[in-house]
Amino acid sequence: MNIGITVYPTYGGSGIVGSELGKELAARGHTVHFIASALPTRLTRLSERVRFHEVEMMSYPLFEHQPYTLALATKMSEVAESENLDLLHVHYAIPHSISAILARESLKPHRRLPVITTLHGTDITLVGADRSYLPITRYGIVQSDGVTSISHYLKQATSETFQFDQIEVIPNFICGTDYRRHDVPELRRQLSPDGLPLLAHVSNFRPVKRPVDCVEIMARVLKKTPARLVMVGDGSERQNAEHRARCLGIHDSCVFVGKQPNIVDYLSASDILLLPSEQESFGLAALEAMACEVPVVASRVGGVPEVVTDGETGFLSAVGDVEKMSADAARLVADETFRREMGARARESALSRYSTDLIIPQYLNFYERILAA
Ligand code: GMT
Repeated sequence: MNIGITVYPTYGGSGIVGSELGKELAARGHTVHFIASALPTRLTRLSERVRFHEVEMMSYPLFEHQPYTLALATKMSEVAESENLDLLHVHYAIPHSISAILARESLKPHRRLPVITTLHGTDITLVGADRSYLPITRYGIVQSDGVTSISHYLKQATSETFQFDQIEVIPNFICGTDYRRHDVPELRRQLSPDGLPLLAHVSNFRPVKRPVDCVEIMARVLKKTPARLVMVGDGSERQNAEHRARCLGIHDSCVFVGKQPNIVDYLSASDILLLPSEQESFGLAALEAMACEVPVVASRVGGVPEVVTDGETGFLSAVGDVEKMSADAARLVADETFRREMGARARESALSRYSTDLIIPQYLNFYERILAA
């Protein structure tokens, strides 16, 4: 197949999922054309089967903001013609599904271009649900030829907000070969020079991720048992989290390393992942940690309970319940055997349900059904 994929290139889990999907499809013999405003960060290597088409946006004094939606639609339409695309698969409904529908309509009647939209999270729960975007988001979803969501929770949320439930749940996936715990002695020494158990948080530090809660949890853990915390990523809440760590007098036990390309190394150096998010339609960070044998202490929110089994592969608590989260984390810190057993179960659970070999064929099967319709 010749598949067009659109993602947000530099920010967020939907871009990671769309990019990894493209690479997996290419590895299975398909040709994937990424159509995006910049080279997606996960696309480190382009090839005959993985191509990139940059959306160019003309600026003009009348435009206060550049019309990304229209420029993207134009590029989609051009690439569909020039590369003979079989379908367009867009990740994150806003505005990607609208651009794809415009492109599809512009090519009628001489070319068919089915549009598949994958819903990821705040495109439904936050941005899409806002009155300023709701009607047009609903239009984009309803007019798509096929819609998938990355969790059952998100399918349900879409049904409630948009009264639309023709949605195939195809969960996020993980490659067990790329995501595998390995020895990183140098990094481990850097992050925990005294060899103490290492807690980790990995996110884009948006308010919805509640990174300040990680610092609160750490302060409570330290009252019971020594440990260290590594905060990986960057975003608007990083300053607040660092400030809180200083206020609580635990800054020396926390290291903020900013954005890192080698997440598997950081997870391999870590013992527990903290994911205290306010909203999480899936929790890709949890899945990545689990594949690296890292148990997850998370909030019981959105799709997270589909990924993390409370008491088996991690612990779940109400959003903001830093007391309970710190008690769970402290228990894992204090008992290495318990932690390792839970980590091993986490990997087994991740790969038995979400490995690429299970999930990528589900996408291919869905494409084939849409093309045959
Ligand atoms: O919905 C968002 O906030 C953006 C999106 C993204 O691009 O990061 O995140 C969502 O998609 C991820 C990949 O499918 C999921 O793992 C995240 O749980 C989800 N984020 C939220 O629901 C907050």
